[in-house]
Amino acid sequence: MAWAVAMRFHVLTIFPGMFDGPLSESIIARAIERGLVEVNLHDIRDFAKDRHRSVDDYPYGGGYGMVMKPEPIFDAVRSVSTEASLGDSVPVILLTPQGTPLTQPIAEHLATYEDLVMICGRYEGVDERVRERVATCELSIGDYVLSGGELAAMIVIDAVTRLIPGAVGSIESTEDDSFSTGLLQFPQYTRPHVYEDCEVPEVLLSGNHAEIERWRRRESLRRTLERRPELLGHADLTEEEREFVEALREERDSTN
Ligand code: 9WO
Repeated sequence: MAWAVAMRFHVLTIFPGMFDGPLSESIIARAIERGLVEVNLHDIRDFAKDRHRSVDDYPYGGGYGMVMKPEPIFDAVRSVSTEASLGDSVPVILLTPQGTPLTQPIAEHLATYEDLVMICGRYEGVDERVRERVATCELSIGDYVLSGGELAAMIVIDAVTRLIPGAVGSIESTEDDSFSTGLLQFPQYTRPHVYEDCEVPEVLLSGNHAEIERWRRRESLRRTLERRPELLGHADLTEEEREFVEALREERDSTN
């Protein structure tokens, strides 16, 4: 049986050099070193047809800016598919502000694939036929415009890589993160016990792990209610926790 990496990212971009920094540091670098993930960068310009290696052209209908041509992107995806002998079930993700917003459950779903193809657009857009015929889904990392899809692709690589078993120190450390519980993270403290008059909550020094767990869970709920109340609708809460949130709401509503 041939040994294979857990996951391979295939990234199509005209700026492969942008990925050097993020791929050479910290968790992603270590996952690559350990053979858990592979990031294969493909320069879309290598698939251009003309001697100027053009990957963009004027928009039909006129208007400002340039649009990425379809042929180099179609050919780049085809070359990745044959080179990596990928089946039809491999996601081909286009990173755009028009895509489905990336969430932790989506990152978890993406982590179940062995191969992911990502297309990074540039200029004012990508020819619509890439969306229709090549991309199987479109992902957005947030409601803002970037200069291109590369930084968004790096964020997908980061969010997915840390879910691969062995990439982060231990499974437990990803389970406590913001969003893995559907809630915002509880406050964290380290030494010293007192810093500039500001003390670490006593419960954390108590050694009572059940009390600490309860405190953390409640702080997560408090913070989520204050900052991102819409997340509470999806979170999986016990009856006691629902009552706690209700009490916080009433307290807030009566003091305002
Ligand atoms: C440019 C533009 C100009 C005027 C009005 C709307 C506009 N949209 C865009 C645009 O989407 N440009 C894109 C630049 C073309 C494709 C790659 N680019 C990109 C991807 N910018 N931002 C992203 C992105 C990707 C994922 N999540 C958030 C943003």
